[in-house]
Amino acid sequence: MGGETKASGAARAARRVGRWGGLAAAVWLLAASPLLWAHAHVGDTYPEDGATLEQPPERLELQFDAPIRLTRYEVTGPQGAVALGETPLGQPTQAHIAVPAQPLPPGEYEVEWRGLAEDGHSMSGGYRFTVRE
Ligand SMILES: [Cu+2]
Repeated sequence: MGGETKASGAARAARRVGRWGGLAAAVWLLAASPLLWAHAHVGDTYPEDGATLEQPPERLELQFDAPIRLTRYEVTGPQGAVALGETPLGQPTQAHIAVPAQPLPPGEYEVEWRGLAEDGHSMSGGYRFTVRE
């Protein structure tokens, strides 16, 4: 009898928690799992991939969802490799990387990067943008 009451109580609670409870559990798992937390994904870039800018960007940015250590960072423009005064290579892990860019002449640019997440996974990516004449 007592067992039945307990079971139906649990079933009621499960129904009440329902779908939102499942979602909350999934979010909690994502937030709490050290493996998933340490693995980094690139979120946003500035400029956005494929963007066309009227003015040259003052800086180039990468935003990850977890800290990474950059091991390669190259910008190629209409005149070849772009010399960067200050690169984030060798700096401690960070989730937001901003590289000052001297005035970039009009043309197409490609940013290529490589890095290591805190879980040791290597990552790489790139994006392109255009500075309009
Ligand atoms: Cu990983």
